[in-house]
Amino acid sequence: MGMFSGKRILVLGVANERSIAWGITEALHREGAELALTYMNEAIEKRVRPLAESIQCTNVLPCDVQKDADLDQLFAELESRWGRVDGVVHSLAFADREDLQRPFAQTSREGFRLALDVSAYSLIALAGRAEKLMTQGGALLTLSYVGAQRVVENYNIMGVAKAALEASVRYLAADLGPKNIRVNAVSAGPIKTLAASGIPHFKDLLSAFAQRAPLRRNVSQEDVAQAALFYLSNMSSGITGEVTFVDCGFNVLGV
Ligand code: NAD
Ligand code: 0WE
Repeated sequence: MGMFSGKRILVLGVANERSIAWGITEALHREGAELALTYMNEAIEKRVRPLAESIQCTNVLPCDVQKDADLDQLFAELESRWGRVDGVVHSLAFADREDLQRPFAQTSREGFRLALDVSAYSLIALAGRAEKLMTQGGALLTLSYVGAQRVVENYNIMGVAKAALEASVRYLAADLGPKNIRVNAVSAGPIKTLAASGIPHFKDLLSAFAQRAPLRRNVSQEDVAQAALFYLSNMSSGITGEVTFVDCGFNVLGV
């Protein structure tokens, strides 16, 4: 009997086997969770279906978080398949590539809107819908980055979006706490994923990180998955509204 047997968990943000969301999904599967995965478009669907099959997951559903109709359809489907949801993993973000390269002061109104809609509002949109299906309490978990709290070169509008995301974690925790729904975030160190590919000099960022972090290594998908299991399970029953660094200690460093 795994720690999650009988638990029904929705995971958004699997794009391929490197995705942080996939590491969390595998860990949840090992612990006996019943899972649902989503994909944002057909290109991602082609990647996600075989991954879902590899863990005998038959709940693979479309959801572009920019579309209210997709979100409504997703939760209608979960209600009819499951009737209840115990956990939601929100592991997605998006900003226009240009906005991660231009000077921050050149961020456009549309760039701001896009980054905050996909990367921050989507958590609120999910929470409001999941709440209705979390009839026995539940847990929401999202992924953040230190760029929410401090300036990281080129992270730019994503830093502002993650700051909004982390504040939303606190407001959602206060709103949903009376229903025993907990809301937390893991702030992960840099990991080579699809979202990190195409970030100029990401390799250098990774090697500098491993040289300086107290644990003298990079963060793995598994490191994040362990913390995710903690926040999605009863092990964290008294914790809500928290943002926890899973970054090999990098954030404690001064210069
Ligand atoms: P990833 O590319 O594997 O995952 C990002 C996901 O976002 C993809 O599955 C993509 O399909 C999804 N997505 C983008 N726009 C969407 C939309 N409109 N609707 C639905 N889904 C959409 O990369 P990842 O690194 O695993 O990122 C997952 C989360 O982890 C993100 O929130 C990211 O900010 C965060 N994070 C990543 C790192 C890192 O270094 N990789 C570090 C800290 C935090
Ligand atoms: O949250 C992220 C990445 C999020 C992201 C990545 C992309 C690349 C492709 C959002 N939108 C896009 N849009 C694209 O078109 N991370 C925490 C990884 C990351 O991104 C950085 C980092 C780190 C770490 C960007 C600059 C500096 C460091």
